Amino acid sequence: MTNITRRTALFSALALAVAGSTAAKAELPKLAKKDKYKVGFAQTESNNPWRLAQTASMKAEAEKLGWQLVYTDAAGSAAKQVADVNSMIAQGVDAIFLSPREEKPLIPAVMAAKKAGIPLFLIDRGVDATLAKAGEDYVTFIGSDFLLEGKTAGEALVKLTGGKGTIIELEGSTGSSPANDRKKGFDEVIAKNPGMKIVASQSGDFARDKGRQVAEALLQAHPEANIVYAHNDEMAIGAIAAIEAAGKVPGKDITVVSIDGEKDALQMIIDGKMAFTVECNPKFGPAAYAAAQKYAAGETLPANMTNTDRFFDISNAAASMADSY
Ligand code: GYE
Repeated sequence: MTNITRRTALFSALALAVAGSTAAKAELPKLAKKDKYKVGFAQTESNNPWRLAQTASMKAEAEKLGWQLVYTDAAGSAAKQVADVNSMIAQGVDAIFLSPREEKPLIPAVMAAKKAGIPLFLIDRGVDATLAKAGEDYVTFIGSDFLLEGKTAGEALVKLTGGKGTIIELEGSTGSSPANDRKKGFDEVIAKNPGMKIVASQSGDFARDKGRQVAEALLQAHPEANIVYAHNDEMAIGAIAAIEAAGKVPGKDITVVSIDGEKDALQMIIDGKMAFTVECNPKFGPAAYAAAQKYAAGETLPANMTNTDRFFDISNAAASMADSY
């Protein structure tokens, strides 16, 4: 090797090393301080009151602040949601708020925003923590603690039944963070109670009619079941219809419990058909945009910005109707 070739080889090795380390450590995009922003909100679907309340909150708060909002609805398709985020990037938004339908398929959207230099905030649902990290790939996650919600539902159910019962579980959308964690938190509590058993657990995709259909089949297959735990109110309400269609009385023959706190569920509690629902608040607008403003001001946000949720049963369902959705 001549001196020159040796030097060239050294330079290219050095260049590679530098490129490699910048790629690994590429920084979280910053948000410039501005009075008004143009932001994107990528909604996952609009098939239930929870989603509609979330969208209304994001729109109302943007309007209040005088921000421009680019809104998309993925209609239940993770692939469309990735395309929606890419179109927001192409439209040059300042920041993106994403409610990822599923934990893994939305990783490319998170990474595309980072690559384009646009800070992205996860709201309501999370992504796979081994594939994307808060503070590195996206700014923060704002939402409920789904593990705690499942655990709270399990513990309240144990208290209500004295630790006895045969359970049908209706899971949320497969691969979504609330479905994964509401199952984990609940199942862990039930596993510690020898008098309780989960005889079936199947996805109803967080949807009322799918929940009704799945509950109908599972109630037929497990006539001994006397509890339905649904990962959201919509599926619980579907299950109540299935229980009634099977000639049984919800609230008497079969105890129904769930998560969310939508108006129809509070009414079911008042009517004695549902025992309780663990709150999961959909009104993200104020918290989401406040987080963006703090981030622009140079604050380091925590990895998780967790909502504090309530618990609804017969003691407070009627009083909680007014601010429900
Ligand atoms: O419980 C459900 C909605 O992601 C936390 O998704 C949210 C859940 C909520 O469709 O009703």
